[in-house]
Amino acid sequence: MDDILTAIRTAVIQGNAGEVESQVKAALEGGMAPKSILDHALIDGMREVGAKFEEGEFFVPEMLVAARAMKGGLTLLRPRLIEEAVEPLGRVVIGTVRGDMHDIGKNLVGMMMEGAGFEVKDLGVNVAPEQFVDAAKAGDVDIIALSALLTTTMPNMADVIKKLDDAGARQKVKVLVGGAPVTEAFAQRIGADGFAPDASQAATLAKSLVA
Ligand code: B1M
Repeated sequence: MDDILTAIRTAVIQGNAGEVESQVKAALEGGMAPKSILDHALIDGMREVGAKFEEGEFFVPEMLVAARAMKGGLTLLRPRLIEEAVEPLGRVVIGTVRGDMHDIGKNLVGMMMEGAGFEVKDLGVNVAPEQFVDAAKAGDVDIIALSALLTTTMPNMADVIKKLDDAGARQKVKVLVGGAPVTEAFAQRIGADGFAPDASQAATLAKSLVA
């Protein structure tokens, strides 16, 4: 049984979507617990991908193919995880802030968070602050994750936090910010709960924020 978990984990790291899919199917047919496949193969594989990215061994393309391979496996597991009521690590609502159409980094962050065990709702790009506020007010959200790639749209992150505050929803959620022009100092200045410079560290930080 461990062999199949190793095979899935390796296929995730290699970004081999076909292999992930066939091995996950085989594992399920063999009676393996979906939670075990999730924790010990998919999430563990993505953790290794994140480590390789942080060490400079992997770059964005390798991360993207690995994340897509992992997502394929997750799609097969999802109905079974729901059936067995396996709780996600937490719930994240992610989006690129108003005025900003860049989504490659945001998608990667979402995928890494999913890979870390979070349930991720992606609001897309050019997201109005009110949409984040509505998501926070609706409840069942632990983290609001904001991405910005333009210096001109960075202030819209502060706007989201202010509107969360105005709506009395700021205390309900943690706000995590990132994107190429965003810095730790900026994050602190606008009152965010955290900043991460890349997708892998965003997933690690998200885990510590809900711990
Ligand atoms: Co745009 N663009 N762009 N662009 N674009 C930049 C960002 C720019 C730096 C290029 C440049 O001038 N050198 C510049 C911004 C300058 C500035 O503000 N200082 C710029 C500009 C000016 C523009 C336009 C205004 C150009 C124009 O029309 N005159 C326009 C704006 C459109 C708009 O948004 N309203 C525009 C348009 C576009 C395209 C549509 C053509 C395309 C976007 C396609 C898409 O996303 N679907 C595009 C692209 C591709 C880029 C560059 C070349 C690449 C961005 C990217 O995807 N990087 C970019 C130049 C560059 O960065 N070298 C540029 C790869 C991605 C994996 O990295 O997004 O940084 P990144 O994400 C990283 C981290 O930042 C972090 O993790 C990710 C992965 O590790 N991260 C987070 C991201 N979000 C996070 C959230 C977190 C935590 C970490 O927590 C929640």
